Amino acid sequence: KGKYQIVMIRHGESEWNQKNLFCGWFDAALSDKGKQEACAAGNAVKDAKMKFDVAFTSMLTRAQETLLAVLEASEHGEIPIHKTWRLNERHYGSLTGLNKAETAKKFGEEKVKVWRRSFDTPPPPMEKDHKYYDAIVNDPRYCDGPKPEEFPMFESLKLTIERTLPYWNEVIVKQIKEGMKVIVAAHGNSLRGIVKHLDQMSNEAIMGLNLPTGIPFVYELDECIKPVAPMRFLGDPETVKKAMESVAKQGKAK
Ligand code: DG2
Repeated sequence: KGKYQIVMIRHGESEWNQKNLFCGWFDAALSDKGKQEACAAGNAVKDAKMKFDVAFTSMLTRAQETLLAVLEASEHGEIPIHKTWRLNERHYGSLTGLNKAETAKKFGEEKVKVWRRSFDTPPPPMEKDHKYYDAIVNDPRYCDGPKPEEFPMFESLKLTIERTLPYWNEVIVKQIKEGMKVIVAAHGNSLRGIVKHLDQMSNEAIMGLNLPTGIPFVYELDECIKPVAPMRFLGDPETVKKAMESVAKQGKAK
């Protein structure tokens, strides 16, 4: 057991995960299955007798709804919820809205794997005439940030980490060290960035990590916020393994 503990969760399946579309900063809603996953995650938290003092999430509905469902099912009263664009999903640039399998058919599975999982090769930028440009850039939820010059038009995992880690270090770690029990509800790639940092994974090793939707995972941390054990999912190992494999397969041409 570590001195501190933190629980993280990728949101439940979204409507765009279900349709296998690159989502990024598009604000897709949870699918019915995703809502069920979020409730089941809350029940797992309750069964594990975990209680949180503070929660962090992104500006995106799918992560916020997942968090609320987890807190409700695990019988939490009101706790502070901090929302930040720094926990948003990685911005998928011009790929936003495209079907992952069709993109693999068109550009090849290798190219799609590089776009999805390489450390520093970003997707092509989202141009002004992109179907979802306006909905994202002019969304009033971003009036307090990012600043226009920080607003991403595409992001690699490296760029995602560069805007997520300052928040992790300056805000979340600070609360953990104050003894607060923290839950973070975010996204496949913003969480992969945090996991890479915590586990000091190489740029190659992180390529192999696919986080499943809606299954909480726990880190036990020492006083320097170093994990004392590998991440532990609150779920049956076989189910977790299958869910991870199915995320990896979303980039196959079929
Ligand atoms: C997915 C991750 O993000 O996609 O942006 O399409 O966690 O918000 O559903 P999330 C997206 P992959 O990198 O796994 O393709």
